[in-house]
Amino acid sequence: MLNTKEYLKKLDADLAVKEINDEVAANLQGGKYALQVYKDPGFRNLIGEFNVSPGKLLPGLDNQISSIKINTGKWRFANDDPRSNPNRVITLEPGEYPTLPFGLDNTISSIRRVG
Ligand SMILES: [Ca+2]
Repeated sequence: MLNTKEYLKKLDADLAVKEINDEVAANLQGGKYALQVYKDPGFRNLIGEFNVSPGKLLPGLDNQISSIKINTGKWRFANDDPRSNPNRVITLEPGEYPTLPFGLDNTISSIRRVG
């Protein structure tokens, strides 16, 4: 019989394994990541796929995104350029966005999963 501390440790380990298994299963089911971003409108030229927040985008992604597919979760997209005032931020629900609204086309510089 495990004591409480050992039990919690085992529970933690089991949860970590479950998370990894869920992720692998999700990726195997049609290779669908939670978020897919494209360089061009209409889902052309896939340039990034994410299940967790990428945060600040690297060159190659920064100021490139023109269409988005959200398969799971809620994601926040921001133009972090300090010269742009006010900074543009939008939170999107699952769905397909073949073009980007609110002046975000080619201006997204960071992405965070918020739900
Ligand atoms: Ca673009």
